Amino acid sequence: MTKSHQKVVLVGDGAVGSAYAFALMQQGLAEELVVVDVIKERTRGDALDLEDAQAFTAPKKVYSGEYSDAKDADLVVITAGAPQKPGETRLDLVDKNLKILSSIVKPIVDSGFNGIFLVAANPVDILTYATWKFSGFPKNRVIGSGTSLDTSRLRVAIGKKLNLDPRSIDAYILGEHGDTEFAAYDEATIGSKPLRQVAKENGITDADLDEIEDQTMHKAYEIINSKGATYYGVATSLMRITKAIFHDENAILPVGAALDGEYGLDDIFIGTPGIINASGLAGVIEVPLSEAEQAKMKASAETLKKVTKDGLA
Ligand code: 6V0
Repeated sequence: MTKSHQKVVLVGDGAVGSAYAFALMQQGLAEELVVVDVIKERTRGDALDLEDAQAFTAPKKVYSGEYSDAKDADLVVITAGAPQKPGETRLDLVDKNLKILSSIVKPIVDSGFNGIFLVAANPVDILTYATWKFSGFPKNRVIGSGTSLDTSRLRVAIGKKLNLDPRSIDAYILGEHGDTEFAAYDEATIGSKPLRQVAKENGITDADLDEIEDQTMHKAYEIINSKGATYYGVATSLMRITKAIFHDENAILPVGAALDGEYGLDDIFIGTPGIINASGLAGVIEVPLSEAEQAKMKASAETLKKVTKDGLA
């Protein structure tokens, strides 16, 4: 059963946050949207601007608010934090954004919030893990955007190459949302056919697939270098996860999920397919990785574990 009145508190009304808010309005998701940011003038203006979409979408209560508004919220989405500057990696943001995150999660939990956290601020796998630690919430109620955007980028790139709808491509980017992520090509399929076979039949070599993986991994840098930030893609990923929660879909989506022995890993949040419903993360789908991919997953996890060990000790 889905609730009749669903409430989102969005923390961080920058490029990603405001694009997410707009996506929620367009999709008619959530009856109440509270926008929180340290820059109050911006949230006030954005709420006024966003409410103008109602007459042509669906009625929604949209306002600039406070952490205390999370008390009866169903979902808190965290997009607050410094973004990458040209030349910076996501992991370079860890110290700055952990400080910001701890100043957000505590007052939200103190408000009595008892819903689901959805985290997108970078480095997202570390900040999702930290949200879980700072909140003391059960792991299923803390979800990261993980490799959601990256998976979308991969599907779009393969779709272009094969002239197919990206939604028909069952391929995932797994691991860290960052420089150690990888395309799990060995298990990827298109219409039940192995992706590598479909690629070969279409004259696409393994080297071409490696190039697509590389371009996918570096697309954020390309966008940041040209327009300063990336936001439409991630905002849509967040909207899709929100929809799966609010419609209790049991959808399998790429997310940043807590692992409990899957891939031989635990005490970590990392990009993997997960089952998303009204309870949050209802399960992790452990992709049966080839040996080479298992090694990549392990290396990616080690990179993240080193940061959580140093940064959250
Ligand atoms: P932005 O446009 O600078 O917006 C960040 C917002 O956070 C600003 O409005 C700040 O005022 C606000 N903020 C800062 N501190 C606080 C605080 N303590 N409380 C409330 N609000 C605060 O950045 P942008 O929107 O481009 O990026 C936001 C975050 O998303 C960054 O960490 C990005 O790296 C990350 N991204 C994550 C992606 C993903 O796939 N997970 C993709 C793109 C960006």
